[in-house]
Formats: sequence, C-alpha cells, structure tokens
Amino acid sequence: MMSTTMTMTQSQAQPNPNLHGSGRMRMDGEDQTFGDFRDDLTRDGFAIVKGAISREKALEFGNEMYSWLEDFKLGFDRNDLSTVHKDKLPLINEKGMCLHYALPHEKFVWDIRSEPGVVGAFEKIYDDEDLIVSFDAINFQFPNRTDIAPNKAWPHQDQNPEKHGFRCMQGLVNLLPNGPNDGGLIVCRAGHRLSEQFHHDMADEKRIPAWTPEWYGFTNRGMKWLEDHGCKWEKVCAEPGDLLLWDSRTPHYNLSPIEKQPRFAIYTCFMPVADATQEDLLRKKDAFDRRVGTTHWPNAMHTGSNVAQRDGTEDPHNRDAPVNQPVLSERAFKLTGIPYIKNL
Ligand SMILES: O=C(O)CCC(=O)C(=O)O
Ligand SMILES: [Fe+2]
Repeated sequence: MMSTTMTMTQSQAQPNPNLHGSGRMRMDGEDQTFGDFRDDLTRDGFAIVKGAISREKALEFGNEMYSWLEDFKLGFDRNDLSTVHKDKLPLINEKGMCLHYALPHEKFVWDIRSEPGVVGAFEKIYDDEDLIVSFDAINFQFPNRTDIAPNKAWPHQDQNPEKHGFRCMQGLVNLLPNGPNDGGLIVCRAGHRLSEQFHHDMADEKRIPAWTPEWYGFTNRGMKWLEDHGCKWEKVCAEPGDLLLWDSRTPHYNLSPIEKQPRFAIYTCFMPVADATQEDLLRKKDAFDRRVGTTHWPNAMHTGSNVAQRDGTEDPHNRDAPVNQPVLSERAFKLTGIPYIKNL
C-alpha cells in the first residue's frame, strides 16, 4: 500500500528563488512570477481557477438558480426547454443578464461571492484582504432562443480607454458544464497588454456610444487592429465551480449556447477598498440597503434599480427584496464596504 504521508520536497521547504510573487499584481510583463493562475493572468489577460467551489456545491447553486426562475410561477420548467420564453421568465436580456428583482442580493448570490475559494483568489491578485465586491447582474443563457433579440457579438473592455494600466479584475463563477458550444465568455488572448497602444492608435476613431466611461466597444476597425497585432479570440470553457478571471482591459463578450446546455454564471468582481473613496462606499451602502445592483465595478460608480420594465410597463412581478435575504458572515459583510465607512 502506498504511504499517505508526503515527504516535504525541496521546493516546498524553501522559497523558490525564481518566484517573485509578493505584492499586488501589475499585469504588465514578466517580472512578476507567482507559480499559479496569476502567471496565466499576467500573460494572457485571463485565467481559470479550477474548482474555486466544489462541483457538487456549484451544481447545487445551479439548482437554486433554476428554482429561483421557476418560483416566479410564470410557466418556466427546467425539464422542458420549450418553456424557455420571455413570457414564462423574469426579464433576462439577450446577453443573459438578469438585473432586477433584488437578485444581486439573493442569499445564493452572496453565498457564491463569499466562498473562500473565490475571495481567496482575489486576495492573492491584490495581495490585500481589505476588498469590496460588485453587486453584479446574474447570467442565465438558454440555447437557441428566438423569443428575444439575437445576442450579436459585443466585443468590449470594461475599462475607461483614457485610464491605462491594470485597475480591476473581473470574475465569474461558472455553475453548469460549459463546453465549446455551451455559450459563455469569449476573450481576446493577451489583448490587455496592447490596450494602451490600441487606444493611442485609435484615438481619432468615432466611438460606439457607451453608457458608462468604464466601457469601450470595439468597432470592425478595432477588431481588425487586434487581428493585425496577433490577438486571437478564444472561448473559455469551464466546469461547474470554476472561477474565470479576466483583466477589465482584456477584450471580451459572451456567446449564447447553441446545443442543449444552458449557461449560468455569477459575476464576482473585487477591488481593494483602498481604491474606493468614502463617497463611493456611501453610494455602495445605499445600493446594499436598497438591494439594488451595480456594474462590474465594485466601487458602485453606477447603481441599478429593481424596476424591470416590459414593453414600457412595470413588471407586476417586480420586488424590492430578495426571496431569501442574504446571511453575511463577518468576512462577507466587509465585502459590502460598509465597515470601512468612517463616522457612520
Ligand atoms: O457573460 C460573460 O461571460 C461576460 C459578460 C460581460 O462581458 C459583461 O457583462 O460586461
Ligand atoms: Fe464585460
């Protein structure tokens, strides 16, 4: 029988002199080496943290997400894909985003955000435990929908093109099996490192309108530039429980599934609380108290609403509180930013 006791190897016993892994990630080159997913992030602008949540737990969360949809009692049934119709579901846009109904604060969403394997990855990225998390939209993408507008390519960066350098790491927890035809995140490998040069070269270009300065949409000319500079687009595949990470500068968008498998994801973006102002934290507290969402940016520059509109009228199923209120641990509560507000 093999012994279960491991002997400590040289590399475990002594620090590896080739690793220079302390400090916040700079994402700007090769002079920081960590020996883990952070090296993929620096090189490629995206990475997968396998099993940030166990597969069993992730599938359980996936079931909770299905139940959340069914519990509207509009006719959606997880076992019958013919019930995937906008009249039988809460408001979900063609990109799969569900933004209202206090969903960003449902207990299962907070439970996923505060999983140690998720928070821990961001603690490593920023070399900081004092972090805040976004109150993002939740993603439900079903295959071959014809009842809503097609999800056309929307290549973009979630960072102000005038502000260079690494500023925010985006993340999502993938809940269901997600293969090549199952929709989800598509990224432009290593595009983050060319971002500054791109915006310098394309400074005169007419921009695609953006509703927030922290967004930039790539035009056909922009896409050609990326191609000419050797960037290749790549669909990121994942298993239930994997955490996908990408630099806000990395060009990306999402695809809809084309076979039978839906795609469910919870966006989890973190930044150091030190990067937010007291004003940001007060706005974030207000969003938390009112149970509304934010964008991917954890500093809550923009806050959402719980008033979903369908065809110009308010959805009668709107609600301003989650079905299950979040139960936050001390660690999770810090992620709201509230404990960092002075003179509260
Ligand atoms: O769903 C995804 O994988 C990406 C979503 C995204 O890029 C966004 O919401 O800005
Ligand atoms: Fe994005």
